[in-house]
Amino acid sequence: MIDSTKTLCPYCGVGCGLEALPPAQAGKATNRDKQGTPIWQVRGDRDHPSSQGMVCVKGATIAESLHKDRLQFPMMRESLDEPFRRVSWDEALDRVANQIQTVRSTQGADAVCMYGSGQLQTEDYYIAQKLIKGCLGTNNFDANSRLCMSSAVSGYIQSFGADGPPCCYDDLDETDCAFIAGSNLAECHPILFNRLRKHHKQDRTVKLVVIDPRCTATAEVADLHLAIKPGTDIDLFNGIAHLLLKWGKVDAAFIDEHTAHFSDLAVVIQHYSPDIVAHRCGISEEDLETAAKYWGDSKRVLSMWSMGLNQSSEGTAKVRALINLHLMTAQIGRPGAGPFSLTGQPNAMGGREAGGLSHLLPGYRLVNNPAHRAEVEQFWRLEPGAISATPGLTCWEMITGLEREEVGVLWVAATNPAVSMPDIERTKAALKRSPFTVYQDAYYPTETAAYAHVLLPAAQWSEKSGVMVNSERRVTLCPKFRSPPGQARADWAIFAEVGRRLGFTKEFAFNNAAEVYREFAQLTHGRPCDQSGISHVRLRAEGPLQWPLSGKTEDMPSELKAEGTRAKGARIEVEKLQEKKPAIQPAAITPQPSKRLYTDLRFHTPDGRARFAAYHSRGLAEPPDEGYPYVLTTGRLYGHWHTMTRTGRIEKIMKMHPNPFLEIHPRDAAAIGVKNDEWVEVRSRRGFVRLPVLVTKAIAPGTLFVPMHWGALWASHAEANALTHPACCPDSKQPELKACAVQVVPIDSKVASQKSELLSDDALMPLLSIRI
Ligand SMILES: Nc1nc2c(c(=O)[nH]1)N[C@H]1C(S)=C(S)[C@@H](COP(=O)(O)OP(=O)(O)OC[C@H]3O[C@@H](n4cnc5c(=O)[nH]c(N)nc54)[C@H](O)[C@@H]3O)O[C@H]1N2
Ligand SMILES: Nc1nc2c(c(=O)[nH]1)N[C@H]1C(S)=C(S)[C@@H](COP(=O)(O)OP(=O)(O)OC[C@H]3O[C@@H](n4cnc5c(=O)[nH]c(N)nc54)[C@H](O)[C@@H]3O)O[C@H]1N2
Ligand code: SF4
Ligand SMILES: [Mo]
Repeated sequence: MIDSTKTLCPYCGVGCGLEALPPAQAGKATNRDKQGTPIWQVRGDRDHPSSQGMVCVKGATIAESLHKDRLQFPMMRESLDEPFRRVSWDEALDRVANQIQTVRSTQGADAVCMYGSGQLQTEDYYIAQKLIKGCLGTNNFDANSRLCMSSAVSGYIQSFGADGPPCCYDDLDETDCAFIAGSNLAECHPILFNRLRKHHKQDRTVKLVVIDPRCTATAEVADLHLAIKPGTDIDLFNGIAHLLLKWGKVDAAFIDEHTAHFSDLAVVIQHYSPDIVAHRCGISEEDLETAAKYWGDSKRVLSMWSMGLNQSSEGTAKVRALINLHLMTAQIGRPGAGPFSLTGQPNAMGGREAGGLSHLLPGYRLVNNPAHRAEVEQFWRLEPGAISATPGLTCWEMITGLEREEVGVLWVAATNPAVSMPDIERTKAALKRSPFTVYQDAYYPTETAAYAHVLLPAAQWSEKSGVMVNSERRVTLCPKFRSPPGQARADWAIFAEVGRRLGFTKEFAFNNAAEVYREFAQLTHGRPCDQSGISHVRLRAEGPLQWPLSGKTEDMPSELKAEGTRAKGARIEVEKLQEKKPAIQPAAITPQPSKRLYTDLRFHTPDGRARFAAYHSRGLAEPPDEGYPYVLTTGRLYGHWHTMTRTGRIEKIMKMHPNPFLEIHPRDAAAIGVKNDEWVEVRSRRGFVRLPVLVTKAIAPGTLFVPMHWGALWASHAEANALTHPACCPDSKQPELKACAVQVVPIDSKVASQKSELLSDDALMPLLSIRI
């Protein structure tokens, strides 16, 4: 029998089930990589309900990255111009705890900031919230979801009264009409794309509409591709709403019984006649009408969106303008229908549930809601008022806080901001000024390590146990099946240990991740994201489970005692844990177990009605002008994952996408005077990149595209974020990473020295040198 482990792919939010097999199996040769290192084999888990055995190239090659260039030991230095020296965990953790203590007493708790990511597991997120928001009393925990899902979160909260995608993946097989807006499903959520595509091919009456300024691999298979000008989504959605109303394709009974504020929308959409909308969006009136007709004539409309809507200075308004269409036509709470935000990262969903943004608290609670704060304080057995009433800093506000010298400790975990934040030169300059930065990552080097005073080695997926939650609210246990390299530790265990060193011994008396999840799950009891019926034991026994799944706060099974890391000096008896019954009041809503939300058409607002939003379009924060005549957009490629910490170390993927490039329309290339593979310098008001051009009709004239993946370690002057700006949505505070104004000039290819393998960048490497 093969001793395999069932787990989840740790890349994208599709959350495909994986099965990992050890390098050596009875009767077979040991599986090794090209360098001869034994590596685990990974294949799709046929039993996983979300993916049914399918995986894409990223999931299939994950094992090849796990052992390469890992950060193995804690490292420290006094200042950024010194080399790192290896230190013990005790020394590193004491330094972190002392620095937090000093900054708290001199500058106050709000000078302490933590920046995490959707690649942390729920247990990591939960312990970080308890430490930062509960024990330290500052809400300065933000995650890279601010750059990713924040607009979807605020859109859902404002329209439905709570966060949480209402749909499930079965809807992809059951819809009559799929609207994919600002999402390159084929490259970024490939297994969902395959599923939808299969349905689309089998039933030719099913319509597929793609709204994207680029003709992506997703748009290529659409029945209708609306290549709108970047930033004109609200015009388009209001234009469709205008036509649906004009044609009487609205569900008046649904609007009347289950929604509020329709009349406000009706006033606004009067201004969006087809001629105006077609002109603003840069599409034909005919295509606009076809889109509205598909929507109006279909019984089951499913919309799916991701960064093309979220990463915008009007991200929340874009999301809500799309949700409006569902509310007008009662396309929600039924199979094959609903507004489905596709999550980017493997556990951005779990992060939202655990309260992992600076305005949130665990269990879909809000910092600015006094009742929510009181519930969490009671549950954590803190003094009333211990949780601050002020929302914390967003990740970009942490950068500007560094500029103003208001940040005393910056603790970054599982994200690489020196590549992924907007306006990267400004970000780097601020990071350079940080008095004390802790960087907790699995790999070394990474670009952000250059700005750290302390490096903490994190155990990653496969080396620690914890849960991740995918876009369809499905919770999967990712068990530990390999040992972490060197002295790397689980993120939650590192946060808990610092908590104990700060004197919060009983708050962090966890023996293992199962206990952490159990406490978190109890705190969701009675909340919209109720997972109090889920535990590690149950996930192990029954496989992945979807929330809401309410349960009584059961006693801890004895088998949990044995598992995982043991809290040093803080071991407490299981009996004592059981005594600490949570003092939590179930909220008014008792969620029903269901694979879809809102099937009863009651929303989480006080009156149970969903809210229409009446927004006019405002357009781009930095529109093109004479000096900077092109709109640059940024995004992803099929094989690479974000800042390439893993995929840059996988040969097959590097062969697939060896170099960064600039996509440009033939008309623009001719105007600039460049041919395919020739080099250009792209300049914005903030910085420049040097890239070879890929001349293609897949992009609209006037729009350019750069992949976001290449940071300073992987190519020189190719960072998309050298060009982007931090202007953000006023509600979600999500920056407009999808559009900025640029100019393009041809350059001699000799000027542009570029390598595809890890660079020994002259400026970066001294900062990264290590003394062991
Ligand atoms: N291969 C791969 N897959 C990934 C990731 C990865 O790094 N690599 N990352 C994961 C993560 S964290 C995320 S957030 C998702 C992102 O998934 P997606 O959002 O699908 O990916 P992006 O390429 O960032 O952007 C999607 C599309 O938005 C379009 N767009 C730009 N501006 C506009 C606009 O104004 N309106 C509209 N309608 N569209 C616009 C772009 O042309 C682009 O094709 O992918 C996840 N999956
Ligand atoms: N221009 C532009 N910029 C963008 C975007 C865009 O579309 N355009 N997209 C934005 C979006 S949506 C996102 S999500 C961000 C992504 O940006 P980042 O979060 O910066 O990207 P990653 O490369 O995924 O970084 C994750 C880091 O976590 C480490 N890691 C992996 N597992 C673990 C673990 O278990 N523990 C710890 N401690 N570390 C771990 C990895 O080694 C890696 O360094 O980029 C944003 N920036
Ligand atoms: S689609 Fe996403 S979750 Fe599935 S294998 Fe690919 S990267 Fe992993
Ligand atoms: Mo993301």
